[in-house]
Amino acid sequence: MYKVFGIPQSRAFRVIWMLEEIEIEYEHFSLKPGSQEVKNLNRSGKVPVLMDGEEILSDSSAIISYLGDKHEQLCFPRGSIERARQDAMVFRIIDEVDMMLWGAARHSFILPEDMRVAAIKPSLKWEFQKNIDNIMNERRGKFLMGEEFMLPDIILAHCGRWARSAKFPLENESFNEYINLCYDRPAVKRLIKRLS
Ligand SMILES: N[C@@H](CCC(=O)N[C@@H](CS)C(=O)NCC(=O)O)C(=O)O
Repeated sequence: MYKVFGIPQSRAFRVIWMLEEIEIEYEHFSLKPGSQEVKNLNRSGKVPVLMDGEEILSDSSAIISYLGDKHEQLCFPRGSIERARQDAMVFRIIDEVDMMLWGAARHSFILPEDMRVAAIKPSLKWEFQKNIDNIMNERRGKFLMGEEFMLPDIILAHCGRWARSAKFPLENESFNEYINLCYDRPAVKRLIKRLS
């Protein structure tokens, strides 16, 4: 059985969301980033970590792509044009959305206090808003890749919820509707019930 490591308030949420979507059994271990138990699995101390048998995988996007390919769900076939577009969307969300949130988090409570620069946050929020507007304008249907919910939607919708809790600007109404649409899925409801 798959084992997922990482508190649900972290990017581990993306991995358990993916597993709920594809309806595969898993065990979840709510471990804090930087804990010794996590470091024993992943020297950097970062979560999420996935164990598939004896194999240890890291990075939320890499893990959910692995699961999607292995179980042939929520991913376009490797080597197809659609897959190249899917991958481009994943990398774009990481560059243009996740990085803004992560940068603000680092300068709020992750970096050592004397390394934090609060002045960086308004520009991260401004860029986030601009990038979200562009991504929403370019989406290919009600979800990012078209009318079907696909892997990049897990990452962007998760960033959306993260942005809400980090008090990032969420003035784009279609983005708010999109986040709600993604979180209204049965897989998320199952997941939230399981975590409560
Ligand atoms: N790109 C990685 C980022 C992993 C990451 O930075 N995770 C955070 C929690 S969401 C963490 O473990 N931070 C602890 C640290 O940076 O030391 C992913 O998507 O999994």
